[in-house]
Amino acid sequence: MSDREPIYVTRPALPPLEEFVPYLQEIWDARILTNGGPMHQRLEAALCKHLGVPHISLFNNGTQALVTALQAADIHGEVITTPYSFVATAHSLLWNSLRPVFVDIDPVTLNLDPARIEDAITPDTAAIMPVHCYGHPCDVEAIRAIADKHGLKVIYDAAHAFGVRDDGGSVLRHGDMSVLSFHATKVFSTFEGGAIICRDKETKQKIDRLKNFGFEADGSTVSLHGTNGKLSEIHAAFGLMQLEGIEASLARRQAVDLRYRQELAAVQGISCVEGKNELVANYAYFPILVGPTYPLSRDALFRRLQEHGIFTRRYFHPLITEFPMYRALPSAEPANLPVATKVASEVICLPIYPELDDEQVGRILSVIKESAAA
Ligand code: T4K
Repeated sequence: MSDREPIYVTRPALPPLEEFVPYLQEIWDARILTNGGPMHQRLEAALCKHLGVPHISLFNNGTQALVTALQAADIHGEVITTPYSFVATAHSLLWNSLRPVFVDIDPVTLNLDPARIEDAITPDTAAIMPVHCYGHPCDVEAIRAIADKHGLKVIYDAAHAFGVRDDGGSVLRHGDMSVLSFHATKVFSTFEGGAIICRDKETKQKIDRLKNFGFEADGSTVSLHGTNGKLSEIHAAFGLMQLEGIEASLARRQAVDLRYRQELAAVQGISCVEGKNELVANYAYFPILVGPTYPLSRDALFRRLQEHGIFTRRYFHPLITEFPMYRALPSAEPANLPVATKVASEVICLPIYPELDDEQVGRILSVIKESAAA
């Protein structure tokens, strides 16, 4: 085991503590701690502007936002989704008593493969829940065409896609709704947090009621079976502070991404995953695939990196379909998901975060290159 400082797959970007004190002072002065207070309102406005979206509703985490988006869209029956994601994607369906139907992924983008969606549609299909995996946009036009043809709703799990843009603007504008995560491990974080982006004011009002127990604006009538999905003032304040440093964070992520790509290009058996639909990327993750021509297996490389104090993650292994609550579904059969099954056995996400310095990137690359030469 290395005696040098450990390197993790990600680290939150934290400005000096003193910079948070004025925000805390404002909260202390106002004595409003939650329930849509001033910080919450400021963060909603700031994020609409920053992301270029019309409506946003903040949540206490991305999972609760996914659950609420499905509820707000009034979806019942089956939902087509990807097995290659964090388990929260499918769990949000079960929380709404919806039946997940898993469809394989595209071998390049690692997102839901539109060419396979129509075969999975039945009379019970109500919606599609694609994931912009690693922040790489899905084939949104193909998904829109299928959804329109079959009268399906589309809820994007955009947990990784903060700030990502395609040639028409924010990728979050696609579908009926998009859901973000602001977890500590994300590009933009509020410690825990999340958000729903929607298209119109009426939907936002419904979402805002659903995240506040179903209360009407009058504060006493309960008209919906809602939950407590509210983001506190302290979390919202942290988000406002983080937003100030977001461009610098992204610039550093981009530099790390570029160096990995340049130096790994010549390493046989290692391929870097690339998005193909983004104009502006967010460099949220750096997934590589460890193929059969690399001397070590994926798991052996994962362990080798660990021995050098480098703690990567195998996002997304195991597939969601391998977990006990999903594995008996017919669509969870590995034979139905050959691409996802292969990718899950080869993927490693390398460390990428703003404070990762050049020496640390060099250490990571050395382990991969030296193992390749062994
Ligand atoms: N949909 C998708 C596609 C998602 O990826 C996620 C979440 C969701 C929905 C649900 O959103 P949330 O409800 O979480 O808002 C992490 C996160 O817990 C999870 O948010 C995330 N996806 C998933 C991809 O990754 P773990 O189990 O890998 O996290 P953990 O605690 O092992 O952290 C990874 C590394 O990050 C650690 O080795 C060290 C570092 N770290 C972590 C934390 C929490 C820090 O340096 N500081 C920290 O505070 O799941």
